[in-house]
Amino acid sequence: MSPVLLEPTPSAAGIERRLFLRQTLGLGALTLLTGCDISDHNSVQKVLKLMSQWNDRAQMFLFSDRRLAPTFAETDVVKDFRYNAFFPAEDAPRLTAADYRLELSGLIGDKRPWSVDQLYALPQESQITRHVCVEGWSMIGKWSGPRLGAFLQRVGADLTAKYVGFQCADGYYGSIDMPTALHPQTIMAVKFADEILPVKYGYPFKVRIPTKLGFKNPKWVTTIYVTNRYPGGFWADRGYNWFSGS
Ligand SMILES: Nc1nc2c(c(=O)[nH]1)N[C@H]1C(S)=C(S)[C@@H](COP(=O)(O)O)O[C@H]1N2
Ligand SMILES: [Mo]
Repeated sequence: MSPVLLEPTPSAAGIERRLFLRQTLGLGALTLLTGCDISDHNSVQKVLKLMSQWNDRAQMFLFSDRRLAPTFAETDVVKDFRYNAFFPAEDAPRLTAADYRLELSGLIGDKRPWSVDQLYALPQESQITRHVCVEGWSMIGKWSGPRLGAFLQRVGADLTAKYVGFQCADGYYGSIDMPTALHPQTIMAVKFADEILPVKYGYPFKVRIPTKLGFKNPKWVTTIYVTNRYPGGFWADRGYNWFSGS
């Protein structure tokens, strides 16, 4: 997948970034050519992993600014939105407001768990953005909910930490860099198309991150934690690029 999801506007800085990226990739390719015996599967895997981590670092350095994802009109919204997860929709976890509590851990001052109603009581943001899945489909949807950044600030998270991680009711897990967590378009989406988020789309909420690929948008989130130790993710640990966004 291309690391550059949203083409930067042509500018001296943009061209410089692209040149730097090309050098980055060139370096990786060089390592691959000179650093190991390609017939040795393990060392190839190691180099590819190193390259991918290097690309994560390069992408974090290059793209973790406050660039906004494109937004669309109400008329562009697809109501019958596509479902995706690593299992069929019938098997989606059925969390209930009565039992649900969002757990907080790691570098967070106030770790008291949150109920669904408490999340609904926070100031809500709406966005009409495009969800892009690596499997080769994309759809425009409308999501609403509190900003993750405002939430993290409110619970006294260490906003200078490197990562925000998520655990989900289906065993899925993921993590993002702090700048992405604090990005104004990163929200805890409790609604889809102005309705309470349906079960299959992640009830009670999905972390909606329009600057990232679909798999970086965890559904049925049960724990949010803040850490300086790289947490990986369900797909990142299976070889997909961790940063996967802009
Ligand atoms: N908990 C959890 N979150 C997940 C997934 C998953 O399998 N489990 N799949 C991801 C992928 S690959 C995509 S494309 C989107 C799909 O979200 P949607 O069903 O709302 O379209 O959810 C993401 N978040
Ligand atoms: Mo996806």
